[in-house]
Amino acid sequence: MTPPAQPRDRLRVAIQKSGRLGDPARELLASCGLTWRESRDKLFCYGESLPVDLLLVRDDDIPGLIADGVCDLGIVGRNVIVEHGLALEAKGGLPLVEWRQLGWGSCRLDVAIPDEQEWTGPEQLSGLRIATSYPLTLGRWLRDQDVDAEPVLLNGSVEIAPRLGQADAVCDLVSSGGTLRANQLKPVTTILHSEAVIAGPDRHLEDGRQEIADLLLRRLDGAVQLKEARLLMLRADRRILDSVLGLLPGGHEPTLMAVEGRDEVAISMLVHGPVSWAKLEDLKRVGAHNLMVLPVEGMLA
Ligand code: PRT
Ligand code: ZN
Repeated sequence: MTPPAQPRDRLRVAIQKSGRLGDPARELLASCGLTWRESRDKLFCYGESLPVDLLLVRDDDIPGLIADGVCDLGIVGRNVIVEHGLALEAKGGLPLVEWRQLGWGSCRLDVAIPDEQEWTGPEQLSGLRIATSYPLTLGRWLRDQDVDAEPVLLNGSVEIAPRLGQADAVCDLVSSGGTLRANQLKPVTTILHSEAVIAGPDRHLEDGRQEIADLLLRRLDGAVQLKEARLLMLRADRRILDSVLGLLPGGHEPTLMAVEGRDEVAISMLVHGPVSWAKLEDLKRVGAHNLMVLPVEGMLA
């Protein structure tokens, strides 16, 4: 008889060990107040400030680790999650879902053809070989377009495949477009817009791990808002209060406090995004004073 699985009461998050998403993922988690002790082989980080451990892996392994329950959540590109989801679906498994979109690591999965060719539309790809590391995502798109083309799986250097005669077109991730240009290819259509996401199973976690995940996600939402947040502070005589309030930038409701011994009000207000000099000058012009814009270091709604 197999012994019952040990309850796991620490959250395990998979992130990329190196590569484009590794550092920003760590920075994001650090901005949520997480601190770690790293294992000697640098593959595991034991969470000290919260029961949240990190597993440092290749990005392609992240969906499988979550699907197998080895990790609870992962920070990975949507492109990886979608491709893995299609593989799982084909086997009757449940695809992972995006618990959060992170707004960085953005790129597109584009079809590109040699520079010298005209682009007339997807039907032009009929009968062609298209080199890609995302054969299932490409295959789904081709089916949606009702185009019969052959995805050719390559796990690296996709962009040189046409020159080597391995393919007629490519389907690859693009951010600046420089790699395609350097290989005399031009993007002709986008089949997926990607960014870094927090991926997880489409269900609640067990053994108290959902509570830890909720706490982490709350902090994360706060951290994302914090990046943009500013506190605007000023003072105004009561007689000009209406004009000052009318000029305040959009954001949260301002807090008004009476100033002891004066016919004045101190106003503070959380603003999303920078407050321009022009806005401060407008407020000053109608009589506001002691204007200050401060960065926000922590926030809980
Ligand atoms: O070692 P490991 O397997 O973990 O890393 P990896 O080499 O597979 O992935 P990595 O670090 O290159 O990318 C991780 C994730 O970053 C991807 O899955 C995407 O979600 C995201 N991302 C964002 C990109 C790019 N932008 C990107 N430009 N991933 C790859 N590229 C490559 C692209 O494949 C092409 O070779 O960069 C080249 C194109 O870039 P431009 O700027 O010339 O258009
Ligand atoms: Zn990879």
